[in-house]
Amino acid sequence: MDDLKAKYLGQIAEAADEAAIEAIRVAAVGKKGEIALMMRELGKMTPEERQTAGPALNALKDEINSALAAKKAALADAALDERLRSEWLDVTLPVRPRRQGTLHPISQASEELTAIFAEMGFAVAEGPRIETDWYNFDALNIPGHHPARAEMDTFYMHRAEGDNRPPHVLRTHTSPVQIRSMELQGAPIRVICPGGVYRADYDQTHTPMFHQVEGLAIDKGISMANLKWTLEEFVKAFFEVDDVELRFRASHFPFTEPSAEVDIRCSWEGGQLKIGEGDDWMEILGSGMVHPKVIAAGGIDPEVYQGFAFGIGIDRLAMLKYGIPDLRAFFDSDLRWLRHYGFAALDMPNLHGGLSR
Ligand code: 2NL
Repeated sequence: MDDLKAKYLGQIAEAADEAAIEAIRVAAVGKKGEIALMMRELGKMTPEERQTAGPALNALKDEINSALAAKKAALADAALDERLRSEWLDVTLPVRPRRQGTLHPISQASEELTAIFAEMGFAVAEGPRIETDWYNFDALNIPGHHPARAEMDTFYMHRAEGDNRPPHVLRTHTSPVQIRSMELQGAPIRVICPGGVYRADYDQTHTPMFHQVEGLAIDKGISMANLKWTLEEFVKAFFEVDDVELRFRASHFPFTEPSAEVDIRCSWEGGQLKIGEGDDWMEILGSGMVHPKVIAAGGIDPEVYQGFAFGIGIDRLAMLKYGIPDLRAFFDSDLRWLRHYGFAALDMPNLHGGLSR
């Protein structure tokens, strides 16, 4: 019986996992295990032999059972220790700095100017970038022979042979959105139409895709005085100056009559632009009274209603406001470029009290 005890306690000590423990339990103290077999032998013994062998077998059985239980607990402890070691996390480590995305300066300028015009009662309208030549040209009184319509300036969509739809172009301005707004809403109407436009032009100061905001106000008795006030309010709010002088220069656009290009008073001292003071003038937009033919093209009676309209390049507005000297910065996907030019919105405070980098 001492051999038996040594054998099983030795096996238990060696057992590496729960399966091994279970195998030992079945072999030693299971229903058909070695101790059960020996219990069956008790019947063949004399009463005296039985009196010592019986309790001894029971004691051995108890001892093996508690050794099994102790080993099982020890294995479970070891497994937990191992898990704690391998899954340990230092929750006191500082977070890794993360670079955050920010609004593109053109988007930011768009949002700012939209908010300014919204305060003056202008709704925002958007429309397709692929337009028919009617919405992009004819409705705007731009005749077929007009230079803006020449293939060199306008991107025409490819047309398969036998396609009888009207020619489609990438819109060259957002005016078609205003024609669509007039058709949908009628008069009176006040809308601005910001968005991307396309012209086949690429050099230091032109990119084939750029951004424009056009504005349109149509009502009874609208005059150039309304246009001038609206633009003055816009320029003051956008450039954050108390006062600004605008200069209207006679010009020509097919869709307005009369037409005016608008300059703002400014100074360039030591390469620093100041708006609203100085002896220089800087052109910022084109405008005029909407041509009666264009009002009619929008489905509104030009005998009853008149209106003003204007068009501004958003890319250049953003460059002027944020001091970005080169158009190419807008098309460089690495925002550190823009930060280099001090575009402040890129240095936004983050939740951890620092600046995004
Ligand atoms: C420019 C010129 C301008 C307009 C755009 C317009 C739109 C309609 C009717 C009449 Cl639906 N006019 N838009 C008017 C004058 C000038 O833009 O040089 N922009 C940078």
